[in-house]
Amino acid sequence: MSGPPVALSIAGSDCCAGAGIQADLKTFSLLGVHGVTAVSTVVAETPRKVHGTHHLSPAALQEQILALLDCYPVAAIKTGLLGTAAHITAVAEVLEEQEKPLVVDPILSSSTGTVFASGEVVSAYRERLLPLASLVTPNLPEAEQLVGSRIRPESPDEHPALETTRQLGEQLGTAILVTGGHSVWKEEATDILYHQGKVYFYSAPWIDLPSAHGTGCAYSAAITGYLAHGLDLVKSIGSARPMITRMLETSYTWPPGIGNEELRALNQLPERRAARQSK
Ligand code: PXL
Repeated sequence: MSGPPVALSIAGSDCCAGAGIQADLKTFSLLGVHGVTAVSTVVAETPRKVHGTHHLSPAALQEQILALLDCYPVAAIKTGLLGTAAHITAVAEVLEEQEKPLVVDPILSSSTGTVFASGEVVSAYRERLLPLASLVTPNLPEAEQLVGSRIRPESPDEHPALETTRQLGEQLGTAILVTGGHSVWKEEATDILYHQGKVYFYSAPWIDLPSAHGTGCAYSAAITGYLAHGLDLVKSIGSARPMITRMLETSYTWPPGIGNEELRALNQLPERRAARQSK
C-alpha cells in the first residue's frame, strides 16, 4: 500500500503559525502530502512584530535532516529561513549528497521588515545552496539582493522583475520564480519564472491582506508539495498559484474581530501601497 508522498521542510518555527514550518505543514496537508520538518531557528513572533530569533546549532539542524532522509522516502525538499551562513553551509553539505527536487526560498527579511540576512548569508546562498536548487523563489527585493543590483524596467509595459529574474537565472543556472507580492504589475500580483532560457508569467488578483504573513512560505511549500506528487516544475507552479490565492482569501485575520479594512487604516497601508506602485 503506498501512502501519501513525503516532503521535507527545512525552515524556522514561527510561533504564531503564519509562516515557517507551521505554514509549510498546513500547506502540505491541504495537498495530501505528509510533511516532515527540520528546524533551523525558533522565531518568537506575532503578526506585526518579530520579538526574537533563536538559532539552533548547525549540527542540530544537520542531525534532524540526516535522520529524516535516512528514515522517510522524501520525494521533495524545501528550505525556508536559514538565518546564518553556517546554517546554509550545513544544509548544503547534507543536500549535496542527494538529487531530490529542491525548492529554496531565500528568506532575507520578514514582511514586517526584520532583516534576517547579512552579506555573508547572501554569499553562502549564492555559493553553496542555490547551485543545488531546482527552483529558487525570492521576492523582488530578495532577488535584487541576490543579483547585487537594482535593475528597473525600461518601460511600464515591462514586468518590474523581468531583467532581475533573467540575470539571476543566467548567473546561477537554476530556475528562478520571482514572486509578485511585492510588485503590483498591471493591477495584479504577477510572478515571473525563468526556466531553461524561457520566461513564464503567472498572474493572480492582488489581495491586500495587512495581517497576512508567510504567503511566500506557503507558496514555496505548495510548489514543493506538487513536486512531491510528481508534477513537473511549470505545472507545480501553475497549480500552486491559485491555491495560494484561495488560502489568502480564507486566511485568519489578526487581531480577531478587527477586519482588514480597519487594519489597513491602522497601518496606513494605502500609502505604502501607492508608494510601491509608483516605484
Ligand atoms: O515570512 C518569512 C518568515 C519565514 N520563516 C519564519 C518567519 C518568517 C517571518 O517572520 O518567522 C520562521
